[in-house]
Formats: sequence, structure tokens, C-alpha cells
Amino acid sequence: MNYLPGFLEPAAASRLFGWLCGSVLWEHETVHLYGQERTVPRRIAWFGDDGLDYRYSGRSHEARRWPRPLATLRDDIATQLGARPNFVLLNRYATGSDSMGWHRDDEDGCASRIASLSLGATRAFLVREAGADRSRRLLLEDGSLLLFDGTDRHALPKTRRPVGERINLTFRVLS
Ligand SMILES: O=C(O)CCC(=O)C(=O)O
Ligand SMILES: [Mn+2]
Repeated sequence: MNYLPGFLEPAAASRLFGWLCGSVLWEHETVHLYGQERTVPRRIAWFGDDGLDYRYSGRSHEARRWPRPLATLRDDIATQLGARPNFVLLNRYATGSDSMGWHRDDEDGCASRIASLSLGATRAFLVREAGADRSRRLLLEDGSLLLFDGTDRHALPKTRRPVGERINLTFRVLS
């Protein structure tokens, strides 16, 4: 795991945040869990190379074309990751009640190394590395990049603390 604070400088992070809020189609997704249809507590969007379909939680996410600001970012991140990401999943957490439960990013066809860019409000991220007996808690700050192994379980818990909006982009290599 490698945490790079200030991967984007504050002005660039804030510009990107504004662009993402205004230009991306954000969707509320529903998933089937224990026989019930539930709306996930966050909004999502996704982009990637033509023809890719990222499937998780029984849902298909056919790649939409890379918008220019994200294609540029993808190429910068490729240097850090040592591979060119071909897909990005975006999660938008409006308040502290938006969250993501414990999971792994080990769906078929997803290489384990993930580059996660955070924008906006600082939120705690929990990750339990392979072989560890407890989870680590990291504060993911605006403009930071976290490189982590998607086979490790991780979560973004809810918080009662008043927090502003946060957007996270996970760049992935799908095969
Ligand atoms: O918002 C985050 O920091 C985590 C996102 C995540 O785990 C995912 O998109 O799979
Ligand atoms: Mn994940």
C-alpha cells in the first residue's frame, strides 16, 4: 500500500471536483442483496476503454468513453501504477451517511492493484491487509492517491461527523 498525499495540488483537485460535479452523469444504483432490492448509499459513474464491461454485484457497467480530463489523469496515474488503467469507477459521497461496506475488488478480470484518487472532504478508509489481524484506518485527503491491493478487504464507513461531499475515483486494469 502506498499513500501519496498531494498527488494533485489543491487548485487542480478543486478544478477536477467542480468538473466532475457538473459534467458527469451520476447514478443511484440498486443492487440485489439477500433477496431485496436496495439503493446503494452513494452515487456512481464509470468510464473506460471501448468494449469493456465491469460487472459487480450482479450489475453490468459498460464502459463510457473517457472524457478528456479523466484520460489525462489516467495517463498520469499509469506512471504511478506501472500499468495503464483501462477503467475507472467513480463514487460520490454527498454526506457522512453515504458509504461503502466491506468488500474486495477482486471481480473476475480485475487486476488486483488499484489507484484510488480522493477529492473533496477527508474521509476515513479502512483496509485489512492479507495476514493482518486488524484493519488499518487511513484518512484519505483531497488530491491524494492511494495505491492498494484490491484483494484486501476495505470499506468507507459512515460517519456522524458533519463532512462535506467527497468523490473517489478508482482506476483499474480489467482484462
Ligand atoms: O471511496 C473509496 O475510497 C473506496 C471506493 C472503493 O472501494 C471502490 O470503488 O471499490
Ligand atoms: Mn473497492
